[in-house]
Formats: sequence, C-alpha cells, structure tokens
Amino acid sequence: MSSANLFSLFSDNFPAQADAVFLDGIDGRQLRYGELNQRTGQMLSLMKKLSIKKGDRVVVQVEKSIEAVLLYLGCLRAGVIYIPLNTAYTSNEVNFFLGDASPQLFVCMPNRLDELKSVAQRQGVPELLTLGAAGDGELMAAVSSMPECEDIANIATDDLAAILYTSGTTGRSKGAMLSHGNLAANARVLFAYWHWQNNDVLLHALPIYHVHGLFVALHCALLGASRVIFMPRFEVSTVLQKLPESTVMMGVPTFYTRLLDDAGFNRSICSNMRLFISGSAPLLAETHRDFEARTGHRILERYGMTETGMITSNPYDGERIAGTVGYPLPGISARVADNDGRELPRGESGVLEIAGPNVFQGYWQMPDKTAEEFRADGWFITGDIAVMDDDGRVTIVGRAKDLIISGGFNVYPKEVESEIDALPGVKESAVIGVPHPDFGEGVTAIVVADDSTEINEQIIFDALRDRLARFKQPKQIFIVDELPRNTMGKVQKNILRKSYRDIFK
Ligand code: MCA
Ligand code: AMP
Repeated sequence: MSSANLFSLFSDNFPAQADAVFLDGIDGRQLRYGELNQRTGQMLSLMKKLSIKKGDRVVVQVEKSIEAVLLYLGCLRAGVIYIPLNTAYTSNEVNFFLGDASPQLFVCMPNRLDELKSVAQRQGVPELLTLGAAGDGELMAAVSSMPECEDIANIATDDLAAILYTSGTTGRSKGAMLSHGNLAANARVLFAYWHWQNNDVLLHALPIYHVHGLFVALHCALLGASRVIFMPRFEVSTVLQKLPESTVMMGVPTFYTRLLDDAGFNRSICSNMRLFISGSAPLLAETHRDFEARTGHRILERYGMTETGMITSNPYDGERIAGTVGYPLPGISARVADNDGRELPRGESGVLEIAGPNVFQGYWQMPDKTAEEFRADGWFITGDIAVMDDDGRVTIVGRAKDLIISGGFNVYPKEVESEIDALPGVKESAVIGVPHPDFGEGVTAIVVADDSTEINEQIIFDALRDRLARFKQPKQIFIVDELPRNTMGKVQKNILRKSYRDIFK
C-alpha cells in the first residue's frame, strides 16, 4: 500500500529544477524547492534524534518565516503532528495548550524564551527549541547539523497531520484533529476548483497558524509547484508593491477594505492578477461591488471552518455573487437542517451540516464534545445558519454559535466573559461583536459591577492585558446597571448588539 503522507503528494509535484523558487521572502531571502526537500529531510533526522515518533505532537509558536514553513513540512514528512499557535497568545494561554496537547517538543520565539521556559517546564514538555523570524535560534542550528535523508514517513489516510485549536462555546479551546487524508482531499479539490496554474504567483500575507494561510494558501501553491511572495504580515504598501508580479491573492475581508481605503490601489496595479479570494469572515456585498468598480475583478468568496477546511466556494467560471459563499465543493455534501438534523426545504434558513472526506477526526481528547457536534448519521454540524437556493448555492445568514469574528480571528465571548467575571468588583458581563469598519466585528464588553470593590473600564483593560491575546481584548468596555434578560433569565445579546451597533461608526 502506498503511503498517504501529504508531504508525498507535494513532493511528487516538485519542479524538475531544484533551483525553482518556492518562497520569496521580502527580506530578500528565498527558499528553493531543492532546499525544501533537503531541509525537511534533515528535520526528519532531527525528530528521530530527539526520539519524536509518528503520532507525537510538536507545538509551535513562532513568527511567520521561511523556516516556520520548513518546520511544518518537516513535521508532515516525519509523520509528527504539527500544532501551530497564534503568536499573540499570552503565556497564560500557551500554558493551557501545552498542558492539553502534551507535546514532545515546543518551538518558541527567542524573545519569549525566558517567559515560556518555565511554562514548558511546568507542563513537563521534554524538548524546547527556539526559532526566530530570520531563521535564527536553536532549531535551525540543530537541523543544519543533521544528516540529509530521503525518507518520508509511511502514513495512513486517517493518521493525524495537525491539530488546530479552535475556541469552544464553553470558553475551553478544542483541538481539531486533521488527518493527512482530510488535508489532501481539500487541497486537491481547491487546486482544481480555482483552476490553479503552474505559473501562478501567490501573494501570501496571511498568518500561518490558521487554516487559511497554512493549508488553503500553501497547499494550493505546493500542488502547483508555484512561487509564493511571502510577506511577514499584511501591510498595504507592500501589497501594492508586490501585486504587479502576483497572480493570486487570498485574504480576509479586512485585507480588501484596507486596500480599498488606499487611493493608490487601482486597476493597473492588478493587471497581472488572475484571482482574488476572500474568506474566514463575511465579505460585505458593498466591498465586493466597490472592489469590482475599482479593479475590474470580482472577488471569489469561499467559506470554511478549522474542522473541515473549505466547504463551499463561488465558482471560478460561473457567477460570483456578492453576499453568497457559492456551492458545496466537489465531494462535499451539504444540507440545511432544523435543530434535529432534518433537512429543510430549499430557501428556508437552518443550520448548515456537512459530510465529506475533509471533515476532521474529532476534538483532541474530547470524545463527548466530538459526539455533540455530529449527527447520528455522521454529518458535522457547522453551527452556521445558512440558506440554500434551488440550484444549491449557499448564503450564510447568521451563526447558531456565540462567536465573534474580528479581522478573521475568532473570539469566543464566553472566554472573554470568564476572564472579566473573575475580576473583583465584577458581578457579570456580556461580550458581543458589533459592526467595526476595519475588523468587521469589534469585541465589546458590557459589564455590571457588584459594588464590593472599585471597578472601571481602565482596571478591566489593564487586567486583561496579560491574560488574553490582544485581538480578543475588548476594543470598548461599558459599565451598566444591569443586562437585558428574557423571561427565562437569559441575557439578550441581540438587544445589546442593537443598542451598541453604532459605537465604532
Ligand atoms: C490585530 N489586532 C486586532 C486584530 N489584529 N484586533 C482585533 N482583531 C484583529 N484581527 C490588534 C493589534 O494587536 C493592535 O493592537 C490593534 O489591533 C491594531 O493592529 P493593526 O496593526 O491594525 O493589525 P494588523 O497587525 O495589521 O492585523 C490586522 C490583520 C490581522 C491584518 C487583519 O488580524 C490578520 O492578518 N488577520 C487574518 C486572520 C486569519 O488569517 N484568519 C484565518 C483564520 P494594539 O493597538 O493594542 O497594538 S482560518 C478560518 O477562519 C477559516 C478556516 C477560514 O474560513 O479561513
Ligand atoms: P474557524 O473556526 O476559524 O475555522 O472559523 C470558521 C467560521 O468562520 C465559520 O464557522 C464561519 O462562521 C466563519 N466563516 C468562514 N468563512 C466565511 C465566509 N466566507 N462568510 C461567512 N462566515 C465565514
């Protein structure tokens, strides 16, 4: 039986010329396909030396860099489970992930070593190495001393490739287990659906600790043996400079609204571009229209989740309709169902449920939570409210889950509320998302004091600074006398969202 290692799927497509460029860093450094092959082989040797075996976990919290991509691909190649963390996570948050994932190795940024060493020790992590944005640190020094090696670990389709943490409605993060088979299925489908071409040049400005930047973008490029212009972060001026030599860009809606806010963004800058893709959060129909008027390009919006990769996409050739997320991708079945999982007639709104080879293997060490998110017939409940029209086109109209998406990052209100409620002087809080011109939704906290200790907005901001990643911290806090409740005593967040809807306008 041949191996289902995702790395083999990529390496089978590597260009014949070893000096073909894969990653083109804007600091002038490049990674060529030949070096990718050599370095990931050495990574496999390093994993062996450290006794990190197939199925063991490697947790990684590092800046975006060429070497960070090598580490991901090296883990795939070695059959080791890769667990990337947002660089914004505080040591409090990292402590949880190390405890939950019990990795054999934790790779962190050199400038946070002092702070994170004790966290890794507390959680009993056997190996700790550093990796800096320029490839500096202990990891690459160790890799360079390893023998080259042609091995690729033998992998079955269901063996895990990665665990990506996604916060839960309970406030407790859940690790979504993705197999080599899950990732390969989605990569193949997107590559074909978006008509990926071998001479495509991908402009990559997304972070690489989430599905969008790590899997969707990099996997398509690897299947096409393409060149990737690799930016450390999204920055309008650099995007404007690099668009003329690119053909594809993927982004969250904030990328597109920020580009439109710049007068220098125009049709001629985009003349080499083939495709702009948007996802991770709803793209306003207005942004879609403005973008077309400015550039002549109709953004292709798609929809997905960490647990499933991409689920639907607007068509490449057919009509890309603003405000819709298109059709279920080939091989993926989707239905709009009532609360009991019964399919609803076309045109009615309900929860979107899906099935397909892309659907994850469950939540890491949470069988009960996993069972709750699946129907008895095996369909996965996305928690998004959708409408499907007669020809199968899907529109996302809301969320059954209490989730805020800010600039493409997910924020679970419960997690923020738990931190606020734990503060002395706080009786209770409600965290909501309200329209924000830059981030789509802005995190906002409505807090009721209990009068035991003095509390004000500034005390709350200060207390959250070291507890929660910056993007989860409320942009505004309001102290009120009471929260609106329904007759069952449940806080009515819809009323709060209405009352505060204009605060960022
Ligand atoms: C940064 N800040 C944020 C965010 N990003 N606050 C709220 N929401 C955010 N997304 C904070 C900064 O720490 C800073 O705080 C202040 O806001 C302003 O930062 P700014 O310089 O404007 O931010 P930036 O560094 O330019 O980042 C904005 C960004 C970035 C480029 C939109 O957030 C981003 O790259 N987002 C993409 C997320 C993504 O890849 N999502 C895909 C998830 P202070 O002022 O205190 O310093 S995968 C997924 O969802 C599924 C599977 C899917 O369908 O793809
Ligand atoms: P994540 O947990 O980061 O994978 O976020 C997945 C969630 O992002 C989905 O369940 C949706 O709520 C949302 N999402 C992703 N893409 C879109 C889109 N194009 N339109 C609306 N919501 C989206």
